[in-house]
Amino acid sequence: MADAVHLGSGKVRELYALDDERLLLVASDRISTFDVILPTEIPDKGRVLTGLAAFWFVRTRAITPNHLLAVRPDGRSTECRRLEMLPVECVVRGYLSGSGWKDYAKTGEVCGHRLPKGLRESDRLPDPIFTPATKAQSGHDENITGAQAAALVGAERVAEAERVSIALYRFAAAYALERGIIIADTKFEFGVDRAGRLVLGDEALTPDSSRFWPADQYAPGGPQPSYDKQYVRDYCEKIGWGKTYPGPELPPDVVAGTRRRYVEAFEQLTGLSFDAYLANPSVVLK
Ligand code: Q0Z
Repeated sequence: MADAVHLGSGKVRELYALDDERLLLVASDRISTFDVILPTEIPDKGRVLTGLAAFWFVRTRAITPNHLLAVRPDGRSTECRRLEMLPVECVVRGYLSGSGWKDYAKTGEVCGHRLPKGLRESDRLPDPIFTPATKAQSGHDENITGAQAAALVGAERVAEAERVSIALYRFAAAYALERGIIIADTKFEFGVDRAGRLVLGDEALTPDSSRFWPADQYAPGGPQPSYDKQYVRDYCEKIGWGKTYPGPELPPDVVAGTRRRYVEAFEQLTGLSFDAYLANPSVVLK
């Protein structure tokens, strides 16, 4: 096999070309908070995210085809089909949080969706809403309207991506809630294959591409604790870090607590032991 050619770096992932049709996505153990990558890694975080995404890809195949070809024995690398990615991030929100809450508080709307009056921060929405976004110059995602999304990829393609995104979110949110995790919102990235079919790509339904909240602590009316990153955020607040580069080193107890939360999310959602995944990552594909 020819050597993989490095195509690009995300904040916490690397992307390589294996050949004309296949890519390799490698999830590192890096962690970001308040948009800054911290100097301390969380051991196995990349394996948790890779295993979880693969678990969901297998279980959502009846809803939509996806790019997954294989998970490598290292547990952090995914071989995937090379797609023509759409320049639109397909965000679905089931709860009012983040920029959705900010927009609602200002205007009563989120990305053109008129919402009921009187909703509080973190309230569940009557129905999940599709709130597309684009990567702005700043590197931050910028919410756009359905009309703007249609201008970017075509009205039919947006309608298809919206329908599939909502179906994926409903399926995964219901599944996760039964296992004690609220998926407040999530971001899907789709591509188009050579046959022109819409295909789910990237990493889906992980704590890095979604807001996971512990269901047993859910209390709308304010922000919710993060299932995975709360120890990191609490530590950053405690030491008074200004939330600009560079980020602080994390002490061992914060690293261990955070790793435990990632592993716990994996085990709660998959019903598999994380040790079994480490021994043989293909357990998530069955
Ligand atoms: C994903 C990204 C990463 C940097 C391109 N199946 C696919 N086909 C074509 N392109 C992509 C995929 Cl997943 C693709 N990204 C996001 C991932 C590092 C950027 F690991 N960019």
